[in-house]
Amino acid sequence: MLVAVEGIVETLRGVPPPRFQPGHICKLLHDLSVRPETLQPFLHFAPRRYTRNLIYRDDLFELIALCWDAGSASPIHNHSNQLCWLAVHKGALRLENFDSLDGPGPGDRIRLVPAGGLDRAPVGCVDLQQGDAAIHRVSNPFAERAVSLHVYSRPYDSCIAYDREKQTAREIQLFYHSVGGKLVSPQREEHFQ
Ligand code: 2CO
Ligand code: FE2
Repeated sequence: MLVAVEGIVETLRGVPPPRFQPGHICKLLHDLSVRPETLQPFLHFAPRRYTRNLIYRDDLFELIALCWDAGSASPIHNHSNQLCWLAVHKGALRLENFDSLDGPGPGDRIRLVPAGGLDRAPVGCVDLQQGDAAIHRVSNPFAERAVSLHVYSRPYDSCIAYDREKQTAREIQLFYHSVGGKLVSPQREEHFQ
């Protein structure tokens, strides 16, 4: 069903906290597609990087639109032990999962090994990342810009980023590029490229 982004927020707000669980939210994100014109105010792109655009946040969850310029990629990261749902809204994304042989970190000598994923997740694809052991990288190696919708429960403002070559795992802060459609001032928005 095609709904306005406000409808997605209202639907998520109507989910009782005990039902804010993988299966229920996956089904909801599969069943609902955002009416593209209602998402437009939240979409801000930046050259060769991805941006995080906050649509809604409360104590239970946040809804974020991520805008992926062609050639952009997240670092390899986890989700602070929160649930993370990703739904591809436009374009396509590469999803790469990793396992750590040395726990989630932070720390040194953290070795990661590839653990599957999807070379090209198309529109409508919903991915779930669950727990501290869920480590991934999302990228847009394709020619077309991409947009994904993310639900995090609970919201979090930092996570662990991994460097596979150096075998390091470091906590990093996460920032929003825009909040409620309004750009955040640039000095607060250095980040997670
Ligand atoms: N988790 C990353 C972020 O919020 C995006 S990758 O998809 O989960 O910036
Ligand atoms: Fe992620």
